[in-house]
Amino acid sequence: MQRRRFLARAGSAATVASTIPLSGCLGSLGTGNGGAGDGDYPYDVGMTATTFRPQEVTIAVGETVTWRNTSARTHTVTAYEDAIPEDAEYFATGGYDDEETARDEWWSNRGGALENADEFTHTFEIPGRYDYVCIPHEQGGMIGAVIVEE
Ligand SMILES: [Cu+2]
Repeated sequence: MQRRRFLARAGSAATVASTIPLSGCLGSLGTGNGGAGDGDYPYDVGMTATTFRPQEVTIAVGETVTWRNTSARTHTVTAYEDAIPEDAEYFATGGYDDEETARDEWWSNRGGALENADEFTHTFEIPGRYDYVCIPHEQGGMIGAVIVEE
């Protein structure tokens, strides 16, 4: 289990949906951290009370990652604006265009909240490393990364 920060930068499909039948589109998810991504789940990254599982996934350019809140707690998926490829599109639950807005919205009215069973997807078009965080559990180390390979 790695606890480093990753560059998370997602494409544009910052939508929270409850029915996204994506499955197995991610090339090499499931890095041994346990949890989602090995093809047996209809999502790529699940969530425990305080962690993303797996914490890091690797995909190919153009692929989509589906996060699903598999816990009873409320989380967010919020890209670190300074930890995504330079030309990459920002992503965050709630569809916010930048990290500051995502944080403000969360702390003011829980904007971007992913409740149990909620899903969020993002398609990655630019190779590189994308680090992201769950805002309410940032201090607890709830961070993750998506590695996008050419
Ligand atoms: Cu969280």
